[in-house]
Formats: sequence, structure tokens, C-alpha cells
Amino acid sequence: MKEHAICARKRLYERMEKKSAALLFSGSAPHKTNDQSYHYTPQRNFLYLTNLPEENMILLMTKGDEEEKTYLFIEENTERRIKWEGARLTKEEAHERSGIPLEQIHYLDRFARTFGSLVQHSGRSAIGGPLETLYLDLAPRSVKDTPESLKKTKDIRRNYPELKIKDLNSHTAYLRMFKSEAEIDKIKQAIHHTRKGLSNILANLSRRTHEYQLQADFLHAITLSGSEGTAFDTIAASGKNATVLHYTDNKDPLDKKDLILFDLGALHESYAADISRTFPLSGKYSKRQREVYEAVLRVQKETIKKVRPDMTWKDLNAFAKERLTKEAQGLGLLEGDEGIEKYYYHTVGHFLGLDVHDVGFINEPFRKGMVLTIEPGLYIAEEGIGVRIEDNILVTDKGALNLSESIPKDPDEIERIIGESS
Ligand SMILES: [Mn+2]
Repeated sequence: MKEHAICARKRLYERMEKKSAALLFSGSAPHKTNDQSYHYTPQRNFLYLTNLPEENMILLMTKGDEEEKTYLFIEENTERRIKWEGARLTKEEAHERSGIPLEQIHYLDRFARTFGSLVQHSGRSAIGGPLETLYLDLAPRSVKDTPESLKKTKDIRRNYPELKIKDLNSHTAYLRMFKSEAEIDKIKQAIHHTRKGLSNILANLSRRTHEYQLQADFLHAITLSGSEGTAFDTIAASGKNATVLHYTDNKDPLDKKDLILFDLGALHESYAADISRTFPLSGKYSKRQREVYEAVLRVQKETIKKVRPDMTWKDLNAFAKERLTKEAQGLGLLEGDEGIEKYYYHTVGHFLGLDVHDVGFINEPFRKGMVLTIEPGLYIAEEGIGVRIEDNILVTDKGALNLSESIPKDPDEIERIIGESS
């Protein structure tokens, strides 16, 4: 992954203006309560460009007329920190993992001085004149939020009002759409853990009494498999709960006559898998459940086949919606071509990577190296049936490569597996 980070920085430099700098913060875990913090989640853009999943670091990338330089600022180890929290990466370790030159890795107290000299020096500085443009990660966490990096750079903006501020995120979001081999390997590993988790769910399905128990079966197996945890809150939604797209309470008792919809994924070194499967709690799909299940499965397989370079999300969404409309007519849910929104109310997929709903541009045609989810569903609240089937797809020159092919979705196979373990 060191090579991947070096390559990612090179690609970012190609997109940056001359006499500019990019500034990124790895951030720190938010406070939870009293003396507890949340577990740290590596800042995705920072991790992408450095291969360093650590708190309280600053990355500074400068681009001059002729020269590009990357600086890293890290926390210094103290006796107390070593004893209480564990040692931080040393300069040598950070250099080893990121490929950033050792002589350009400093402790955090050097940051202000280094940055100040970059902005003010002309001629002699590394960028061949005063800095003109500063790229910051301006993606807010929500529409009402001030982006984290703007809060952190208040001083910089006050001291250097002449700097033109640009959004770094539009560039990193573009780069992150195209996965390197090393990234694809990590996504495959995340899918491998997820497959083990789903196998463990199937093995225990017939003896569990509550949704949360199956959530625990998943977590147990992915942890044993070497995953650092779930990529997002596990959805274990039985019966009518499956018609609520983001149901994560997982508190209800299980009723054998229901289906249960799982939407879940493991992480592998911060890369996500995102898989949905729908199983019969009795071990056998009822006639109606199977009709609905097979309808969704047909649409899912056909939508995957549609994926190829130059295809767009817009076309793929239109295709899935049209096919689900036809299936809903066959199921007696719709009479005409209108009204599928009652039974299908999300889009057919999204990019997948360091974020489960990964960054990227929705209007960008598919290209080799993109990783997508394909996840059509039908949700019939009045019948207590919700079915979603989701796989993770790599776009290749030849079309779709299903990375999660080995996770069972054929209804006969699912019934056989449940039957064997009950
Ligand atoms: Mn998904």
C-alpha cells in the first residue's frame, strides 16, 4: 500500500495548480463521554494519500513551478503516551509506510513555521515564489456543518487572506473512483470476511430467536476472520422491518414465517464490503416469498450484466427501474407502468471503497477499475416482505466482474445450506 499512496500523491500533483499546496488533517476520535473517546476512524482522504491510519497528523503537499514536495507532521512519543495509549509511529516508521522522505517528516510543533515560510518566502522557497492556492478538504459531514479542515485552518486564513482556497475533495473524489490493484485486493479481503460472516448466519439461522443474535453471529465470524469490524451498522431486518431501508435496531423476535434481510459488510484495513442477502427463517421460501425473491434476483443478475465501460448510473438506474416495474406487474403489485416508487425507493447501487458509499461523480461513465454495488430490491409493506440482493462489482474492459460471486444467492442453494445446518 506504500506504492499505492505514492502513486495517489503523484496523481494528485498532476491535478494541482502551480504555486499551490494541499493541506490535510488526519483528525482525531471525537469525545464520547467523561474520559471516553469514540474509536478512531481513519480520515479517508488522508489515509488514501499516506497509507497512515493514525490520529493527529498533518500532510502538506506543495507544488512549485518545477518541484513537488511532500511534508508530514506527526505527534512526538512521550513516556506517558507510550504507557497509556501505546507508542505513536516514529518518523522512521511513518517514512517506511508512506514513502514520504524522512527529512520532510517533522513533529507537529514545526508545522506553523514550515507553512509560514512557504507562504511568505519568495524566490528561495521550494515553490519558487509565494504560495497562491491552498487546497483544503471542504467536504462537510452534513449540509449544516462547517468542513472540519476550515475550522482547523482558521488561523491560516486569517494570517494569509491572499490565499485562494480551493476544494481538494473534488480531486480526491475523482481519483478514488479508480481503484488500484492493491485496493481491489483489500476489497476482496473485506468480501471474504463478509462471506464467512454470512455463512455463520446461515449455520445458526434456525436456532436463533432474535435479530440481534444473527447480527452477533456475523460480527463473531468476521472478527475471527481478521476483519477490524463492520463497515457500517449491520441491518438484520425480519418481516416488515425489511421494508425500512436503514433499519438497524435489530431488536425484534424472529417469526419463522418471515424472511430476514441482511445488509452488511466487513472492513479490511479500512476498505469496505457491502452485501445484501434475504433468507427464509423457516428454511424454505413460501410460494409468494420465492416469487418475489426470484423477481428481484432476475433484475439483479440482468443489471450486473449491463455494467460495462461507458455505461452510466443514470442508464443503469433507468434499466433497473423499468425491469422492477415489469416484475411488479407480474407479481400483481402494479397494473400500469407507473407507481414502482411504492415498492422500490432507492437507487440501484453506488461506488464502494474506503467509504461504503464511496466518493465519486455520479455522472462519470463507468471505467475499468471502478467498484460498484448492484442492489435492486422490492419492499411490499402490506405483505411484510422485503427483498434486496446486493453484490460488489468490479468494472473491467470486458464488463462486470462479480467480486462476491461466491456468496450464495440461488434460492435452492440457500434452502439446502439452511437445511444442512438445522
Ligand atoms: Mn449498498
